[in-house]
Amino acid sequence: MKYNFEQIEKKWQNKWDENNTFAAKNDTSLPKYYALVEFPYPSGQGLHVGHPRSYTALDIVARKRRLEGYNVLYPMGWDAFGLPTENFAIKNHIHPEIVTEKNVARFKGQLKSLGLSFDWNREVNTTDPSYYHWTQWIFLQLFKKGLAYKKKMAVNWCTSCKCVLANEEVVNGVCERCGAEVIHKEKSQWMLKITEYAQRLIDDLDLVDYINPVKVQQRNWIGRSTGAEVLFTTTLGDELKIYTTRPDTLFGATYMVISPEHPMIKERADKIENIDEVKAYQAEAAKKSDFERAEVNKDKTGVEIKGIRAINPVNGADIPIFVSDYVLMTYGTGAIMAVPAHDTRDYEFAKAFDLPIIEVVAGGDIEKEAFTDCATGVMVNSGLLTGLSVEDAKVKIIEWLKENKKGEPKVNYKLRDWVFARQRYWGEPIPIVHCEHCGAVPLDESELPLVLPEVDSYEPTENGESPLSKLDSFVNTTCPKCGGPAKRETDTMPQWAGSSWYFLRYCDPHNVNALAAKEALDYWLPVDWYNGGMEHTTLHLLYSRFWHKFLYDIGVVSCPEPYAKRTSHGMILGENGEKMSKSRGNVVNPDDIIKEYGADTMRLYEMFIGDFEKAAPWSSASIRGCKRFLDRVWNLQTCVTDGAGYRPEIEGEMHKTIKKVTEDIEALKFNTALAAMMALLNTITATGSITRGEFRTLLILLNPFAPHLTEELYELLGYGGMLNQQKWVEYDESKCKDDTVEIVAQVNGKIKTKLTIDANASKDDVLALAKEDEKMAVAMAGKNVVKEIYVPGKLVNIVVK
Ligand code: ANZ
Ligand code: ZN
Repeated sequence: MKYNFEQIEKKWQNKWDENNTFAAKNDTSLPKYYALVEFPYPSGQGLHVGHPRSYTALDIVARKRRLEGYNVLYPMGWDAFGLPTENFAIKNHIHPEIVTEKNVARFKGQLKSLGLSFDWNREVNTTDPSYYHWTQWIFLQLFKKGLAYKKKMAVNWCTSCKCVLANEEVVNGVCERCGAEVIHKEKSQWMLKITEYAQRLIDDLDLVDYINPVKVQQRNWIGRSTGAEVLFTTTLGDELKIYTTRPDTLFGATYMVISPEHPMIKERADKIENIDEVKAYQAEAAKKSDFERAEVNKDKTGVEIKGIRAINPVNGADIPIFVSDYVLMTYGTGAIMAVPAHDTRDYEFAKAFDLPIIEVVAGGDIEKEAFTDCATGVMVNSGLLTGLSVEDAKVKIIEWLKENKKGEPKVNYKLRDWVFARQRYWGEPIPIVHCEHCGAVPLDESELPLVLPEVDSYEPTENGESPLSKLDSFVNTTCPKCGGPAKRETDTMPQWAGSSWYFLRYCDPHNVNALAAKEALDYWLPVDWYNGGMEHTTLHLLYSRFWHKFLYDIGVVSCPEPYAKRTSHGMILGENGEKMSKSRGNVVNPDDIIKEYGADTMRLYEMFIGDFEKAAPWSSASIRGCKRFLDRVWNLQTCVTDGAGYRPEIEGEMHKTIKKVTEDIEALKFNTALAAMMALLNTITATGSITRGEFRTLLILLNPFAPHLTEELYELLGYGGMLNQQKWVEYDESKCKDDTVEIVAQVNGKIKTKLTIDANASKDDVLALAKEDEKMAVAMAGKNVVKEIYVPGKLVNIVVK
């Protein structure tokens, strides 16, 4: 009988659907397991072969957990707000809602054709008003706690998308999405105070099991820095505060630098003799992104402020003040003391402007020193600090600063507050009303959801306002507080809003009274295993941890962290190791693979492609190998013999394979689990037959990987019931010991070869085997054996003369 995957796969997909096989039960008496993958953005391109890598991996985990007796929640949904849909809608004059609906239908069909065991009863869609009702509700809670606020600020402005971008969406100075130039623009923006959670977002990484690179990236992104704020004064008598991580180097400060946006420039413009030159420099700096400005290797530019100098509080030295764009207004105090002897950027600036360099940490070669941070060493030229170690000097100078009211210790974070607004149509409306008397007033919760209104055009306006601003019937409203005339907020929420809490909605997706019932949240949370892309580490993963912590603080959820475990898959690349992209024309369409080889082969292949966490190039030859493996499993049905157990000659390998597959799945080693099953198949095939007991075990082990084929064979062989209702197979540890070992064989202490021997072989047997070996025989030829040594399990040495 031919392996008709097309027919088999359709049959089982329908059966699973009809029987609601993968529905998670709301039965809190059962042990639960919550497996989660990042829900896709339903783009017009359809599913990418990268999606199934993550989805299949956790599908394997979910299926295995069900066989292990868990009540499993493995949900799927759509992160459907966002720019590409909106841009497509504008270009083709179709409502984004219709575009979304089409794309979702396509994605869903593709996911179903892969046999993924999602609980489709719990499907969510972030653009559904019954969903964003609760996104808006969370926003209102944040607003009420002072964590959502409006602020006029310089924002990243994409010149092509005509919209504000978060720092995270600006990559190397260009828009992450469209690649166009990003400039700075002043705008009043909704912001979320994620910075208030910075320390907890670092500390609580200790509570979770995330792969190390994720923890490291999050810590670096939050960027905790410890140092001191030091009060310098100016020759005008003003205070000028700086932030430094190296207060120990205060005696080495030879000049000061303030950011081009520093308020002192405006406040003291009349005292700055070269104010025109300074203003021209400010204008130049405004064109650059923070990223460009912070670049270590860029040329150092700047202007000295004429007419005002700074006074160092520790020694009274008066030093020049420069304006330079390498100092950012968005970090610390926007002003630094420059210590060119021990800081790379200060050093380069000092060289460029011919400024003095004073060494304060002994080391010798200043040129070299500036390129290391000299965090160890002995202080020199440093008054009360001279002779101390750097560590002691830090403590002592901070004491001195505190006593003399010239400064204090300070912790800073690189993390910035989250710009929580877009001037676009296709997003969640922000439920706020602006009243001349009452200011920003939240909508009453009973008014939610505030539904996105129909508009004639989704194009952003030329002045960068949202298309909603042109819709008078939406904009004009009454103030919920005073009843007077008021205007609605017309900005919408950013792409990351809906995905910041979607895992909560899956717990109870149809609830109309709350984002989810408390019992459901308490039962299912935290997510036991969350897999997703590394590129989401500092965006989605951090944002959702922040929202979750906030919801924890207001009593909505009971655990401080949303995800107990986080792993990440490598990208799938083109055949030659290049990125898959439409422009390169090397995109593989999963539909084509499924059509030609079947979903089970596709799943197997994506798990076999290489180490799960590493990027892997696509290989058509390797797909065919996976298909052949499944063909051979299929053909085993022709040589099945009676017998519920394992035959003695393969019993050991059966147990070892069960153990390997069981453990490898947990360790994300899907490829080696498959390799073990392939090896087992070879052993079995060599015997010419397979017992019913052996076959059953093989089917259960392979089921999470190739669910359709294994269900079909299970049914054909009449084991009774459906395979997905069975128990995972067990192994006997005592039967997993290796029965052969490799030992070293020597002549006169020199290694000649390696021998594979039975682990229980006697000394005589091993010696006999050694003497038969060709290489050993050559080395011993014509000589007499004087001694024979055998170290069990390790080596045999024959001494000859
Ligand atoms: C003097 C000094 C001496 C510094 C030395 C470093 C080494 P992190 O670790 O990133 O927090 N700095 C402070 N505010 C800045 C701003 N707004 N823009 C650019 N640079 C700024 O680094 C803090 C250090 O970066 C501070 O410590 C300051 O330079 C600089 F041997 O002060 B340091
Ligand atoms: Zn009012």
